[in-house]
Amino acid sequence: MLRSTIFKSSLAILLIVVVAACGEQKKKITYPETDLAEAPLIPKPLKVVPTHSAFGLDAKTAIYTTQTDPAFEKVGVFLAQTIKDRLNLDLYVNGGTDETVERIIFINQTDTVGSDNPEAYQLYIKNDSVLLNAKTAEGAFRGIQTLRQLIPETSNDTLAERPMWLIPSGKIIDEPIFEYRGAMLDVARHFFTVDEVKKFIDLLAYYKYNAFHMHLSDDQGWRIEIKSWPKLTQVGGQTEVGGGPGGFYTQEEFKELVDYAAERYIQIIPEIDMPGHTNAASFSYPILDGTGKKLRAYTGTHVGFSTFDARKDTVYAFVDDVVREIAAISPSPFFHIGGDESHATKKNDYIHFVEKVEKIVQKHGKRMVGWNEIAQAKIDPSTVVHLWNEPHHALKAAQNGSKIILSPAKRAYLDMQYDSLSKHGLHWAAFIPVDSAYVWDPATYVEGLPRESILGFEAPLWSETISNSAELEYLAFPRAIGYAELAWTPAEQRDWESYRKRLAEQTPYLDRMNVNYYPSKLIDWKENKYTFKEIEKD
Ligand code: TNX
Repeated sequence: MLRSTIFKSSLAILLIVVVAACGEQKKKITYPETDLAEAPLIPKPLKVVPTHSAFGLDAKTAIYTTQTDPAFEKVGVFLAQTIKDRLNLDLYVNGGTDETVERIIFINQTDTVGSDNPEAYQLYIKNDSVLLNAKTAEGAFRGIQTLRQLIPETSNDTLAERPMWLIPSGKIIDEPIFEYRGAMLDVARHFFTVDEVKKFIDLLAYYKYNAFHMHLSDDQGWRIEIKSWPKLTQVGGQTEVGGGPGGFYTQEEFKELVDYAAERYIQIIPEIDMPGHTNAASFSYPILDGTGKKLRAYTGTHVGFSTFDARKDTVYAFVDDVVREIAAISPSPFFHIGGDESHATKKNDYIHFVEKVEKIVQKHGKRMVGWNEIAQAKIDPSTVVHLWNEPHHALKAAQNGSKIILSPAKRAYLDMQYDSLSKHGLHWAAFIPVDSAYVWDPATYVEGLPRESILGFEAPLWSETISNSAELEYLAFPRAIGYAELAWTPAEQRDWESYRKRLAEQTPYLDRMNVNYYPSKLIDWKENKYTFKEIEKD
């Protein structure tokens, strides 16, 4: 049995066994010329060296993984599942026999990938083997996204007795520039179901995002069950912009999302926006309110009118309960407290609130994140400042040792319209067409912000104007694909002309995933181009 060989042998022996087993088969195949450097990979890898031949993915391919770390086998199973879903091939993962296996994809744990970056990976693609090296299962997971993107749309059926999908051969050495590569979804202005959120996470994973920030509360709705304050969802969860039914996630459902994202090596960062943007919470529990005005459910889109009472002990008891319950089901090291546009909070109260809440977040074992306004308070250097509109706040926080997440609204906001004809979206910050979303550099956007202070990049999607997957996808795609490249690929290697060609070739994937992307006229959308000529059998 091949299986027993694998348990005992090193990769070298394994490769010899497999290659020997298919030596005869190998002679019969003349692979067409390919060019790995032309493959429409997004984000573009750090280094690609083509060898102009191919690996033939077919029913006699098996996936093997390092078995000392079960997470590597899981990555193998994930790859097998995507191949099954797409090509209807059932590939063994750490199984199979000499008769059933002719070539292998080996997902290998090794400490020698030549980089300290935990997401680094190397791919060596040859005629009969694909070797994916990574130090961590996370790196391996990023690597299999590259492999998925390399599988062409059509098989070359003249090469073997069975369909064979040709993956161009060569070497890829890759790692991201930013450790935090996120997207945000506002599920408060409009609620999105668990399945809608999962679909978005799937798309983000394919483009190597590793963070998904959920804006879970705002004036128009409270979206996560808090067992010690049940009215938050019984009352505050029942509204949304425009008067729709709203909705919320039970803690079980939130955990389901956390696990789903974690299987894709994406962390979910929960956000409870406070002390402003809190009408839904105060309407549910009027004791929290600091406006003194008559409270009613809010389904409009104005901001800045609500606030907690920052001088009330009950408010901090409430925040403690909320942070404790969410922290207990949220493995991310971060907890986002919002803190934006608190126009109804007095400045002193705002500062007092942020400083007290930071202690609560830390008590529950998390690092606080807040929108850039929080830098007005005396925050701990471990706290992360999320830049959206006022760079001077980010600069001040960075001087004090804080790390910065970059989401400048003029360039990075997924809810901005593409142009004045866009069906959905706002334009208070800018119109952001597909090229303007791509042609800039987050790392140098804030003058004077040192590179070491940047934790990463995030593209927020606010949902005042969208309420389902189709509308979400219209705003998020294709721009989120370009943002994935801004956060992964070094600036020197980014190029609009190259990107727009590669983006054009995402059509088959986006269509297969039933993504309602905005068909920007700046892109010559292609179908079924990424494939290789059929050649005669000899
Ligand atoms: C500003 S960005 C907001 C949100 C809105 C968004 C709409 C930020 C921290 N606050 O409350 O939804 O603009 O684009």
